[in-house]
Amino acid sequence: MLQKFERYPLTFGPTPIEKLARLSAHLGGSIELYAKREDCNSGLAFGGNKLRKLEYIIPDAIAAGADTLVTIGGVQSNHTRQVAAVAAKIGMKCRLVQESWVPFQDAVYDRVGNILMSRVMGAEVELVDAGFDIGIRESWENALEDVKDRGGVPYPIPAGASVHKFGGLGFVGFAEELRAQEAELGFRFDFIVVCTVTGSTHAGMVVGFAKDGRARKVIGIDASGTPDQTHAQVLDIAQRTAELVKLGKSIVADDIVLVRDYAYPVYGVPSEETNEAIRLCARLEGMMTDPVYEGKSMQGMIDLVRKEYFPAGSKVLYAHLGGVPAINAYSYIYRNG
Ligand code: 5PA
Repeated sequence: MLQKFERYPLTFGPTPIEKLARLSAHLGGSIELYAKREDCNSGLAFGGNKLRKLEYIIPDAIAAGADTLVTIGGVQSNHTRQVAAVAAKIGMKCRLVQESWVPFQDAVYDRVGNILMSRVMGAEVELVDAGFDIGIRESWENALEDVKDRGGVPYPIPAGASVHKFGGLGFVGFAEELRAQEAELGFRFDFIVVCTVTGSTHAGMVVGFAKDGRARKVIGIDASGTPDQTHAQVLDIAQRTAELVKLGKSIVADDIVLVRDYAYPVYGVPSEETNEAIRLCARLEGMMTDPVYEGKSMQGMIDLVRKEYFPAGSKVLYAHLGGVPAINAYSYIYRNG
């Protein structure tokens, strides 16, 4: 589906799939849980889901003659850290707008984890006092203008690299990669669990798995806390990506399965149940998840198993999208483990 698109390699190659045997057994053993480790996908500053997307965006930035990647996220954005790493790797400058998306103030919230690494990698970091919104932001547009005013050639990458014309392609590639891995494993996954916020990870998967009839087997766990907007954005990206790759099938609203029950209390703040899921997975599997994204999708997957949402015997694949560096910014919560 992706042959005609240029790809700039930023990842190690196909990501490993690992069985979560102890977590599966702990939850009763009737569902087999696996993880596909997108969190281990690259040597670029701890990797994560944005690198698959950026592999299809960077050729366009180079072709445009840009010298500065400009993007946006929250203070502990994983996306901005990955863009900073890519800019360093390809020899471009990086301008990051980091908004106050999360009403959470650990003493070192704006000094550790993702933002620390972005600064060390040489990105110009601008802190902006504005709340959470996955849409196009004035602060980002101002940053683009500012780079131009200083004589630079900015390349705009929207939040989460999502509403970019090529933003959905990377996770179409995830589906194609998984099909090849399934052929080797000798079985197919019945469900894929993914954390959804700005939408192109989920949207790309929906398009990729629509090819073999599994679009609705992609279970998005909303972590945005604004699920109507996120659902609409996933649908829009999926429809545009389907056209781009010439899927030959249309994507409709019901193809986007978005579970809304686990984003509480708000984006970026973990509930006690999210923290319990983070601890459970860490203690049974040694697999770390973060309080903003993957902890919420882990909580969702565990809860859905307990509620018997997945028929007995199902093989469920958890897409681990990265994000662990942000846990450092929540040190007070985990001070005793
Ligand atoms: C993010 C996003 P989408 O934004 O593609 O829906 O992916 C959600 C997601 N897991 C899931 C992790 C670890 C993520 O980092 N992060 C954003 C960021 O700024 O880091 C785009 C919000």
